Amino acid sequence: MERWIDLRSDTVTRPTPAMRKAMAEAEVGDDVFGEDPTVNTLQERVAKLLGQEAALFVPSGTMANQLAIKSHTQPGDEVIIEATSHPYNFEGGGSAALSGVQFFCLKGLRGILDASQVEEAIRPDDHHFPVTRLICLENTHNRGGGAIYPIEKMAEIYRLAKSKGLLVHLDGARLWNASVVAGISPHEYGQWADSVSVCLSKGLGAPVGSLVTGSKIFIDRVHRFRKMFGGGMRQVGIIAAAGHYALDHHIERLKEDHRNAKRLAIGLKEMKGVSIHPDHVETNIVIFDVSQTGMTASQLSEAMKEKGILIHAFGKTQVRLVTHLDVTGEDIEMAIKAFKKVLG
Ligand code: TLP
Repeated sequence: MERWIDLRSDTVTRPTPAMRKAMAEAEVGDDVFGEDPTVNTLQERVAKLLGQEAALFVPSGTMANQLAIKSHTQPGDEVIIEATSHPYNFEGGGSAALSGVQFFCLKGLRGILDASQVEEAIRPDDHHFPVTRLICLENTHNRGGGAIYPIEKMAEIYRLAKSKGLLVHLDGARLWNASVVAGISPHEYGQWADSVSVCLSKGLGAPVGSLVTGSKIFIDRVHRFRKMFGGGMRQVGIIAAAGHYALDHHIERLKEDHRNAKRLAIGLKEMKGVSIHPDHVETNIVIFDVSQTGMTASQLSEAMKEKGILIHAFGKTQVRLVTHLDVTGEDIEMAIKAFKKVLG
């Protein structure tokens, strides 16, 4: 195949020539000594963007979440989280293995929880129970189809957390997407969490890199555990430079990905047996069900692959498509045509 149209994830993007140039020209130093100027400015920049005191650059979104959970908790603590969230489902059981915490999972509406649900899950002060310590939220919500957390709901949950002496971590791997759609700055979202993880390697198109933000004391703890987890990197300004470039050039253009996702959803809605709600497509993720098409998700994925289009089978009957920097409006039209042919 000459060129795949890769809709499996927004993690598949390749750095643009201009991004590569910025990487090649980056000023670097040994970041384990805190001497990489490009990393230092990126950390300061992202902390400021999120309205938090400090930030730390880490290799992945998974490490960012795991470090935050580790730094907020003690073994045996309980973490309230949505049942389809990333840390619970897609981080290899890391929180149990690395932090010794257990999750109290709640089912949200496309990943979004209400403060009242969270309140009910908080354990009473009784020695029989684990200690509820942390609440984790995800914005946008991946498995929820890129759903945006309404900021009022985040604020309500945060206020509840504070009234009960609990902490809130926000997995903001795709917070940039939420921000451009809702017209709410990352800074405004950031005020409703004690810590935030953000990714540069999803919609923003950097090859690697995430950051954890929070108070200075918290980030100092995260730093210690980053060393312990083997996440201290050396002349990593080469990668941080891609992050700076992405923040400069790739945020506003996310709107294009969102338009493409909506177009895909509307196209798919016309197809026999496909169950999808285009109204639910708020950002760059499209999830649909194929149980009425006579095909399983992996059969559809195989058939689409033959047409040069890569899609992600999420379980037996669900498919996920993600739009990003490396798919154009034309690619989307081609994908819709291919779906039409395959689904009949
Ligand atoms: N998500 C990946 C897969 O792991 C599912 C994807 O293709 O969407 N938080 C959220 C909300 C995420 O979607 C992801 C990646 C992460 C954290 C982890 O980031 P990485 O892959 O950098 O460890």
